[in-house]
Amino acid sequence: MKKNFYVTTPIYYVNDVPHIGHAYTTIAGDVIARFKKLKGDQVFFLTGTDEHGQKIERTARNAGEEPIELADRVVLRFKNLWEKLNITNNDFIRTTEERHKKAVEEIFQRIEGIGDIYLGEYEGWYDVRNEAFITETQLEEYMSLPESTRPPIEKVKEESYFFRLSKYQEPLLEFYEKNPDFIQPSYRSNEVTRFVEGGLKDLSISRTSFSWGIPVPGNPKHVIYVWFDALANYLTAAGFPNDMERFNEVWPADIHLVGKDILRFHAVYWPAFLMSAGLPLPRKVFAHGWWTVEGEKMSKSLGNVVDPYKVADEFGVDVFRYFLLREIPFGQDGDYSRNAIIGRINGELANGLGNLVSRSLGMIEKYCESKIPEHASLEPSDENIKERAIQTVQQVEGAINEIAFHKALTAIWDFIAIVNKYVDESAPWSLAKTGKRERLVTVLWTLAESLRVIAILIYPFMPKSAEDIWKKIGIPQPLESHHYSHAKGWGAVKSGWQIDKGENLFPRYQDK
Ligand code: ME8
Repeated sequence: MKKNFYVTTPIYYVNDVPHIGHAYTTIAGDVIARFKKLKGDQVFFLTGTDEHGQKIERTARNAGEEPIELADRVVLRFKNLWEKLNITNNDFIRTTEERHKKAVEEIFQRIEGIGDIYLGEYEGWYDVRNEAFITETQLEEYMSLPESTRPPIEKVKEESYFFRLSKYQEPLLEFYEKNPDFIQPSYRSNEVTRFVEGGLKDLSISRTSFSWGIPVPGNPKHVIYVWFDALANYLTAAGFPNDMERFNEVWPADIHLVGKDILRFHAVYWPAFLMSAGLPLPRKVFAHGWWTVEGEKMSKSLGNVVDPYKVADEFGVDVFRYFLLREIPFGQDGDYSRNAIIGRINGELANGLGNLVSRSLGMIEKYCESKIPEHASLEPSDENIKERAIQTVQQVEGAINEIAFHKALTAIWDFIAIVNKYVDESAPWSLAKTGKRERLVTVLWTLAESLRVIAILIYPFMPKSAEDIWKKIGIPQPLESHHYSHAKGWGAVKSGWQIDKGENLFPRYQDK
């Protein structure tokens, strides 16, 4: 039976204009989803939009429209982006959907039912941009930030429902201890543990000073705090509470991918809500790092927000996907710049992979009438390529399972370099000249076989390029119908397949 695998990205604030930070989390999710599908798992990959809360209500009012009108108008910015970037999400959840309202009400009532919600008064600060309550300890931290980088905060005093978060301090610490891989990377896990050890205060989970949200069941003067509402999206999409049969198959999530800025919500509040509601906890929360642009924080006021539509149009979707996951180890912060992208295109993509594909197929075209040849007996140099290919397949699998995308890509490109070197050393053009036909066809066959393996390996990262290579080699069935393990089965390319060299995959980029 197929194993279920549930991967999520955050649901993005619907009024945000998508930037590379959003694209980053979603592309990472897509790599995992595509990889797991190739491995034969039944994948459920979720993304969507977060549509309630004070920030969206204000933006809508300022534009003279109803919040739902705003949401309906702008949600396509995200939906269309995912289509453009070749994202294979199975569902797109909007928190304004009826199915979600039901799920939020249900989980609120379950938590209330066991006595973990009480009515009180919240007096303190609120950060509208991040929809976050600021505690006294955080206030100090916050005031120490340079003024230009501080989101504006407002004093709030209102009746509020509270969640007994304090009750879950010990259970959470115990859970982290028993599940050391729950929060990753491990340095983030330490940060979260220290935060929880520092003491947890009960959390305000409703607001009364605005109305754009899901009303508290039985007390519609209150709307449910937007983070309580948003986190529950992961349950809604899995079928909670309408289709518990499906829910029990899909839940718990195998991995929540998030940015480091929202790790606390996912690794502290979210498991506490679930513990209280008596539901299983997600298996892993992975927090990635933060992108700056040409060394600066990306912000609307600086006018340096990088538009993923434009990057994809200028450089190509696969180049963008490759760049984001290759440039920085997943988990750490990194910097985006045009020069860095161009460097990767001209180096690893044009000279590395692009060159290998075009020279290999060019020679099959020239010396074998565009047909994959039959090989003769393999020599040590050919066997070496086979062994390195099998090793690479294993390394890539290990790296993706560790969520270390850059390691996977490095391993693939090391293999590409080895194969390029093999071409130089075996010099098929000299073999042709000197009439060593058996050697020539064996080298060319080995190259075609290497390209097949490379196509499978790059598929989760660069699906379009992988399929292009696949078609160029003339493999009859679509790549997606293959299993990842086929990458290890050396010897699958068949003599007689018609190749089609076509255009260069990655032409060198010349900046105007
Ligand atoms: O936080 N670099 O949504 P959001 C890397 N609605 N990642 C970045 C980034 C940057 N410069 N800027 C943003 C929310 N991100 C909530 C989530 S989930 C139940 C609710 C990432 O639209 C950020 O880290 O503000 C986060 O993972 C994602 O974009 C969502 O941003």
